[in-house]
Amino acid sequence: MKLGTMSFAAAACTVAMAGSALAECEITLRSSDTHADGYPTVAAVNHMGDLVKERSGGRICIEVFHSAQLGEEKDTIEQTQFGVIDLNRVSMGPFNNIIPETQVPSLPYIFRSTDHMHKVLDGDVGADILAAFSNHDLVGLTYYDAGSRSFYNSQKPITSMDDLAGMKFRVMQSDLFVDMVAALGANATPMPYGEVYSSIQTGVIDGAENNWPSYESSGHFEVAGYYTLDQHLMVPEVLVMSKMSFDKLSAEDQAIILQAAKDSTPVNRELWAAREAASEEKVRAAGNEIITDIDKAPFVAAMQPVYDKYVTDPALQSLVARIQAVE
Ligand code: BDP
Repeated sequence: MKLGTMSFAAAACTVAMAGSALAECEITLRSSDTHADGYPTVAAVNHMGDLVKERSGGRICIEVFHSAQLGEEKDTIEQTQFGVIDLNRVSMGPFNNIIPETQVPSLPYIFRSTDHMHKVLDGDVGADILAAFSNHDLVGLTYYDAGSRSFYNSQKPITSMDDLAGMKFRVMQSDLFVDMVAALGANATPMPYGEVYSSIQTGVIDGAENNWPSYESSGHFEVAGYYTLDQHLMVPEVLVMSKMSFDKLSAEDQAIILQAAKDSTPVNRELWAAREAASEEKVRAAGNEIITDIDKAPFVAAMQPVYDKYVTDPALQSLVARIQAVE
């Protein structure tokens, strides 16, 4: 693999149309996303691309490869570290095993509300977690919303923690989530997102856990009819850039990228809220059984061993304390 040749795929530099105010793309950054076109994360990176193009006078373009065209998240993360993929919009989850700081916002019930999460991510804790990516050949650019994740399954309505006993759920590829499911008395199978639908359909697993838009857009709601809103996780999405690709840019272009990424977050949040409502409506209209009346207290209490196991390093302990201190 020739590193760096695929990123910055020098776009065919045909002579700019006479009279055109904008130059042709000199630099094309390839961006990965597991979700389909139109999903709030994909739309946000497209919006960032528009801003970058405009602010660079047409020199820098972003091409979003949606629907996992460049691969599943764990693999695309490695390719981004190697500079084969320039930008990557991923859940924090698949970073947990390589970047310890990402475990903190991935802890169950760490955020009290969407508002609390936004305040944390928009403040210095959010900035410190993004900065941690730089030790891993990546540049953390910004956060996007991902709502809260709850369990869904094909077998039965789960109305209390006891109902989870012995059931098998897919989780993202992170040890933290394996331990989280075990602490609830169920079994976890880490696997790529793209394998979940058929694994539920064929009974390899009983279900998975995700937010409304993913439950809907992935079609998982078609094969897992019971959705229990225990809201155990609020794992933010993150947009990262390959450090290799970033370092090739001039300081001025780096500033354009950083600012455009930040500016895409409010757009994402607005689209997210609308999509959450639309996805819920679609799933309810399909006749799925939604369990909203659930006592979360036992779920929260059951998570203590997960905190005990993962929050041992003083640096992570301090991040947890700082998050809890945000009003
Ligand atoms: C979705 C995230 C996506 C993850 C997926 C998963 O947006 O990045 O790949 O969950 O569960 O909510 O793997």
